Amino acid sequence: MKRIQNYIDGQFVSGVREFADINPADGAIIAQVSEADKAQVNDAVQAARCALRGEWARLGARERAARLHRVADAIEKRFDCFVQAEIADTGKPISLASKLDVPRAAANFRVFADLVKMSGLESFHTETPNGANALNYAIRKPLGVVGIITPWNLPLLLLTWKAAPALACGNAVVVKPSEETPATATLLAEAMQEAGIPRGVYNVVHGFGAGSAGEFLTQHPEVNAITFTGETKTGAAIMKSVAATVKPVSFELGGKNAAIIFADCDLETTLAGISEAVFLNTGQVCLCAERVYVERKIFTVFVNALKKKAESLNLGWPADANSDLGPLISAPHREKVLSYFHLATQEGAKVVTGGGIPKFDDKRDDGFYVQPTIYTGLPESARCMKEEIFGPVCHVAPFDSEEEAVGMANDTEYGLAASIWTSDLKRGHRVAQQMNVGITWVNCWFLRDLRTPFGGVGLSGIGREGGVHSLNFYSELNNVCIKL
Ligand code: NAD
Ligand code: 6OD
Repeated sequence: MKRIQNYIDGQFVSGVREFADINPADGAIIAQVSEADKAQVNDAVQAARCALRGEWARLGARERAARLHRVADAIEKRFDCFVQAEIADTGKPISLASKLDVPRAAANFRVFADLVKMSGLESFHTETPNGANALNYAIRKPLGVVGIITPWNLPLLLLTWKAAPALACGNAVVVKPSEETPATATLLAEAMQEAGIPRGVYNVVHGFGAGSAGEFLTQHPEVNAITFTGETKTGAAIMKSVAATVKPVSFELGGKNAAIIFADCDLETTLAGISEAVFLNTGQVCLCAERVYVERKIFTVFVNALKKKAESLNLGWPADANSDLGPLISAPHREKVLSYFHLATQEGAKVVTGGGIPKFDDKRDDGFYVQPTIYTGLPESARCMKEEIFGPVCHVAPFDSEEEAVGMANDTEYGLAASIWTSDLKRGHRVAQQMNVGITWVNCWFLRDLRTPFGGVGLSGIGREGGVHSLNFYSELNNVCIKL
């Protein structure tokens, strides 16, 4: 049986206990994972602290950037290993892992390596009333030890999205990947070693949340900041946990994202885009659209076309190049998604397609697949319209005016992402600017430029990462004022 270990101070180490890593496509155990106990989490934090006093601290931004490019090279060299590990852990199709997750991991290192070399900071020539002059300039310093806690939906992409800028800024990190998807975090340690990242700079502790490695990390007094991606209620628990030591947090949390489709949209492009926005990664992307609002004139045509798309998706084996969708991540998550399917019908939804478990007559029946699902007919007040489901499901509702569409889209406590589909770019700008979210796409979805701000409002998060926003979170600014 494959074993996945912690990585502490440059060494792969076993934990005191093990837990099973399950392949969601067929329910088989693929590895045993070492769970780090409190002492090992402390070892990882101490290793990180020690690394901050060593070679890593003496490297300039240029050399750190060079090493991060080497990490990207090492990821690309192991491309197939990363893809295989990611599809086994998540069940996502190989096409998705090869086009999105693994290339993005390498890109995360390259972009933040370049950015940290290029970015400047403000300086001011200050005049005082008595005629004295002063020069103010700010310098960046690392925060120290950054705790990184990540979810299971895009494990490597989201881990590197945080680890890359944290390392670029000169921090040392302790990563706690999701217990559902531990493999690529440990594999990344091999890339770190090959790239010459000094021991203790990148550490991995495996385990769970409360009462396990996740909580041990957030509570640790010598961890200087926590960056977290995951569920909103976990974010709330982490906030409580870090309160005693007043750690800065960056939170990328859940969403209940809306798509607004106007009758003047390019129907074919919009259908392709919405099909991705609803079903990509089996709907397990925080940015996925679970609420789709369609101008009444094209409502019936659109619903029928989306139904056809949903029914044409191939729920395949992850390793099959023709698979469009994989399973959900786990049996409990499938229970949760199915409970919403049940609730939707209780709340008065009409099932357009799906709503159940597909039948394969092979080992996939032991996995955690669900049918791509579309509903109509729910009132805006229904729980299924308010709560994040995180599966391959959307509700489609008609609207008659732009104002009504904006009102419905914004009627949520979340505020992560929105998409607007129209050929009228003036309207695209106008509507986009009214969205209470962190990210609005017009005529596209999940089109990323890593220099742009990324994050959510309301229950969707705290802060922004991306580009200089990441550099600002992962560093402390020291303003120096010199009297001239
Ligand atoms: P989760 O919150 O259950 O778990 C995320 C991580 O937090 C895991 O590593 C888990 O072990 C850890 N954790 C759980 N409880 C903890 C605690 N008390 N203390 C410290 N760590 C703890 O999330 P998930 O189910 O893995 O991921 C799905 C969720 O993530 C969805 O809500 C989705 O919207 C959200 N998400 C958001 C974004 C974004 O960018 N906004 C991106 C991806 C996923
Ligand atoms: O693309 C990104 O940088 C990012 N953080 C994506 C998050 C996706 C959520 O599941």
